[in-house]
Amino acid sequence: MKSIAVIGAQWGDEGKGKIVNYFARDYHWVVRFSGGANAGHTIYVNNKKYVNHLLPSIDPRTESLGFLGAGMVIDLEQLIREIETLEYDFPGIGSRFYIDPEAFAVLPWHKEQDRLLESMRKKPIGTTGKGIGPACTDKVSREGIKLYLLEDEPALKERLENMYTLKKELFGGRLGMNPEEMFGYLLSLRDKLIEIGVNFTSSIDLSKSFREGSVLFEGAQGVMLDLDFGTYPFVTSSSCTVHGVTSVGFSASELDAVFGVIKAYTTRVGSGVFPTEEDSSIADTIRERGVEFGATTGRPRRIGWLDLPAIKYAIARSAFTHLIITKGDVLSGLDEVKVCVAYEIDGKEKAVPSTSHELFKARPVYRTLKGWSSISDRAFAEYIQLIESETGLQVSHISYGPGTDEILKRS
Ligand code: 2SA
Ligand code: MG
Repeated sequence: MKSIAVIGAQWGDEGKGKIVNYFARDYHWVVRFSGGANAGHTIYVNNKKYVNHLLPSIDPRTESLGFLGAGMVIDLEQLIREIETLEYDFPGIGSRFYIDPEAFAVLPWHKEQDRLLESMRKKPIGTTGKGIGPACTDKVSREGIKLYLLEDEPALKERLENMYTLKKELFGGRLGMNPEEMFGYLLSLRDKLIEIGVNFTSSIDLSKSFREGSVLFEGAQGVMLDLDFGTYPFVTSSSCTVHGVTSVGFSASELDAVFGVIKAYTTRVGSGVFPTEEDSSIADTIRERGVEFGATTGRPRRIGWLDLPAIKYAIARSAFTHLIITKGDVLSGLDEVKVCVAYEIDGKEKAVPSTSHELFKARPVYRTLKGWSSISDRAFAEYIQLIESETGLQVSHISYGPGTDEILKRS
């Protein structure tokens, strides 16, 4: 398949990094098209663990290239840190990354603003503190700093001053650096990126290479955290569905497959509705066994049962063609597992919520299934069958451990 996308079908942390890593060796381009350093994609190369927040999860041992698309908000300091970590083991890898100059920068002001806003909110969102919301807000309100400004110093200077004038009105002196300092800070990061060999190239100029080669689109977070269709306002500020590929000049209908990644249970980090959340000791067992702690912030993730209505909603919002299931092994040894097969909303049963708002009113209707002692048991096969018959999609791959090769392709 020449072009595919790997998208989270729940609230993020479905194991996308591992799945992308599995596919990546066969793709010329690995493309991030949304989000920023709030993502945490864990990959293993030669048994060593790397956590990518901004970098596309290319396989460093191949010739493949990474692209950071215009839909991203990019913290340049973090980007340099990640490239330097990889450079240590794979010298010269920096020149295999391309960034669209139309993407926006996340500035230290945004990170400060993120923390301040969270502390002022009556009901905090539980953001990652990476400045994503404020950077996207500035983008939408037309104050943002596009990366092409790094090559136009007078324009950059002016834009920073304009931005700061507004920010100072709103936040006083609480955001740290003044515009002069921010200007110097950005130029030194730009010079460092150039030194590392990173390329600033627009998706227009790469269109031919994308289409003649092969492209793997790497989603960030999950559909239920999508700005438009997730459980608003407890969402991130960018597109988490496949449709975000438009920011790279692709249409979802051009793709040969869209893989929705689901975990065998559900997790969520941060605040917001979570219909199948468990607070019993089973949740603690699953959290420990599944190492369910945020890859970016280390926060313990909330745990719940598989939620089929939410997955069906994600399928409708993100046009998946296949599902991939991860971490079925984490549930091994439980006597019983529960699966939410419908929601009760205002006294009526519903198989798929029509709006994200309905999740806030939903009471899960569970079916209890026999547990499995290993994923080769019949009971696990029945679990998969239930998912396939309820969603109408094939589960094309089963991941059964953190290693890139611990994945079973089903025919
Ligand atoms: P933000 O920082 O503005 O994007 O936060 C808004 C909400 O989106 C959630 N969010 C995430 N949820 C799961 N995984 C994410 N990535 C990291 C990881 C998170 C971490 O891989 O574990 O380490 O904590 C991610 N990024 C954003 C966030 O929790 C808010 O609910
Ligand atoms: Mg994650």
